[in-house]
Amino acid sequence: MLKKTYILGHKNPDTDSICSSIAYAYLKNKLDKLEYEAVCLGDLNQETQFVLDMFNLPAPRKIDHVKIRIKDIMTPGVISVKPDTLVRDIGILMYEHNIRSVPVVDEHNIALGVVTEREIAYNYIKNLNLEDFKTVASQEASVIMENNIFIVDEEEILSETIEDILKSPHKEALVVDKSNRLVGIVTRTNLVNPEKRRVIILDHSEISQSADGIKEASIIEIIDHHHLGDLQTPEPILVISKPVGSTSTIITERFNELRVDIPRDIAGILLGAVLSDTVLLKSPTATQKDKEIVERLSKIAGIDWFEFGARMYDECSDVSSLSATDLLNSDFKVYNFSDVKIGIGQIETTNSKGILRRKNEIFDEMNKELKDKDFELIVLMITDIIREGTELLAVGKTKLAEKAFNCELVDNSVFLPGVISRKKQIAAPLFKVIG
Ligand SMILES: [Mn+2]
Repeated sequence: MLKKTYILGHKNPDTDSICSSIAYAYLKNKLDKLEYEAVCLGDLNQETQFVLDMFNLPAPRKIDHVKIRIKDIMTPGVISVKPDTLVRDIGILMYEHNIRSVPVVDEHNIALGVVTEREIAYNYIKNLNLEDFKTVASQEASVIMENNIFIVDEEEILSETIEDILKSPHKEALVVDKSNRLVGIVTRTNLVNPEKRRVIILDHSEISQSADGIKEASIIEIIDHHHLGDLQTPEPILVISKPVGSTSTIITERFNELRVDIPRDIAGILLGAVLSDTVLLKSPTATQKDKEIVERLSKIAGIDWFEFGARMYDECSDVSSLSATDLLNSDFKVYNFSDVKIGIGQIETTNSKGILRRKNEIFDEMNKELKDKDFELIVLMITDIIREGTELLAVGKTKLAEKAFNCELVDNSVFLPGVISRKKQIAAPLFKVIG
C-alpha cells in the first residue's frame, strides 16, 4: 500500500516548493520504477496558482502529515463470510487461502465479528464429549464467532492505535471505512516492523518547516538551497544542498545530469519558481547559475522571462484583500536557532504602502502569534520589489533584530534598503547573533 514516495516542500508552500516538487516527481517517475507523488503541506498562494494556471498543471495533493494510517498497512480485500456460513466451509476457506481468521459480515458488509482458528479449536474441544467434529462443522459462523473484536477506522493513525490493537484479545483488528463497512484486516504480521512512508524533502531541511510526523518517515533524498537544518536520517542518503537562488535551479540541473528532456509546461513552472525565489534575479541570492538556467528554461517554455516574471508579480502582489492573519501566514517560516524559536514572514509586493497602512492590525496578529506559539521573536518582512528594500516589523526580543541588522527600530519597525532575501539578509544574520 505504501508504494508511493511523497515529494514535498516546506509548510506554507511557496512557488519554489510547489513547482520543484511537481518537476522532480515528473523526473523521478521517468527514471524510476517506483511511484512518486508531489504533495504539499498547505494551500497554494496566489502567485503559485498563477504559475500553475499559466501552464495548465494541477496543484499537488494537500496532505496534513506523513504519519502512517491503518489503511496504509492493512491487508485489504479480505475474505469474509456471512453469519449463516457453516463452520465447515470456513475451515475449508482458511485451509485454501492459508489464513487464520475470517471476518463475519452482514449483507451490507458491516463487520459483526471474526472466526479464528482459536474459535474453531475451542468449539471442537468443547464438543468432544458430544459427538465429534461434525457437530462443530455443521454450526453456523454466528454461533462460534468472536464478537468482541477490535474494530478500527481505516483513517486512524497507526502509531496512535497500535498499542490498543496489540492489547485486544486477538491482537488484530477489523478495519472499516466511514460507513462502517469492512475494508480490511490488521493482524500481527502487519504490525511487526510496519513500513515507513518514503519521502523526498525539497526546499527545506528543518523539522519545524517539514511535514508533521516527519520523524516517523523514511527520508530518502533532500534537495535544498537553504542553511542545513536539523533533519536527520539513520542511513546515508542523497543530499544536494547548493547556495543557488532556488531549489528549482537545482532540479533543472538534475534533468541535465540525468539526461531527461524538460517538457514545456515543466520548464514554465520551473522558470516561474526561479524568478519568484530570486525576485526576477534581483535578489542577492541569485547566482550566475540561476541566470543561465532562467535563459535555458525561457527557451524551452518559449516565453520572455522578464515579461512573464513582471506579470507574475503585477498580478499577484495585490494582497489588500487578505486578512491580517493571512498576510502574516502567507509565507511564514519557523526557525529553531540553537533552541531559540523565531518566526520570519515575508510579503513581496509592488506596493508596500497599502500594507503598511494596516500596520496596527498586523502587529496585533504578530503579538498574538508570539504569545500563542511561544516565539522569542517574530519578524515580518514587507519587501517592496520596486523600491528594492524591506520594511521590517518585529515583536518579541527585538534587540536581537537590532543587533543582527545593525539598525534601530522605531515603533517596532525599520526600513532596510536593499534587503530582499529572507535567507541571506534576515535569517543568516539572526542565526549569527544567536549562535
Ligand atoms: Mn526556495
